[in-house]
Amino acid sequence: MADVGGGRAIVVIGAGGHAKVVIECLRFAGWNVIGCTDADPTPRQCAGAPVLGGDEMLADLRGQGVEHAFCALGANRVRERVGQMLLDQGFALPAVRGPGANLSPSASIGAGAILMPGATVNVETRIGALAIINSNASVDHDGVIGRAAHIGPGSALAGEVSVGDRSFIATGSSVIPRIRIGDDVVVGAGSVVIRDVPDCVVAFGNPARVHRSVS
Ligand code: JB2
Repeated sequence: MADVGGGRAIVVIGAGGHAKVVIECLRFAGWNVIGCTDADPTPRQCAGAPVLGGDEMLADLRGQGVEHAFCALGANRVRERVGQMLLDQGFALPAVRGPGANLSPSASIGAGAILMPGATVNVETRIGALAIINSNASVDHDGVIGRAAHIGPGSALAGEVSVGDRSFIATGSSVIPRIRIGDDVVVGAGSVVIRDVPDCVVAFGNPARVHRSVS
């Protein structure tokens, strides 16, 4: 049985690279990480937290009184699906702010979303549920980041940029003001986005161009 005593107990879904960083952010924010579930249930540690088993354990953990969970899966569609499954099971999904992350008091951050270390979210920006604002990424004023979107490490979004649901802006990309990026988009690493991007495409380069559609 997991040790659910002491502090605010939380279970983490996933035990990969993303989960390692998430676990440190959760501890920084005062959570008691009781362990992880993973598709590979082999007993091991993830950032010092035990892998407890597969997701079939979650119902038992909920029954033992664990009220909170965090979905730490980097794949946007999977994170959205598993996040919904956690809500259906009655878990609460906290929004988390890692060390050195800056969140404007007028900005909002949805359930199960995370600001990774050093991320900045400025005035009146809205971060959707289950979104990732990764390390040192910045979202300037009046931005709208969709559900289960991911703004990659070091990316910089200027003011009034919107990013759709499940879209991924990869590492070190830049987006000029007032650009609209659709749902289910991938913007390749290091891109410079100076025109709107439609739904369901891969775009990259400087300036970023659409290269193909995704289903
Ligand atoms: O449905 C699932 C499931 N699907 C995959 N439930 C649970 N509980 N676990 C699942 N997994 C597990 O997620 C895999 O077995 C694996 O252990 C883990 C994914 O690990 P990986 O290191 O491949 O990816 P990640 O999602 O942790 O991190 C990616 O995304 C991050 C944002 C990487 O690209 C990182 O570099 C990136 N920073």
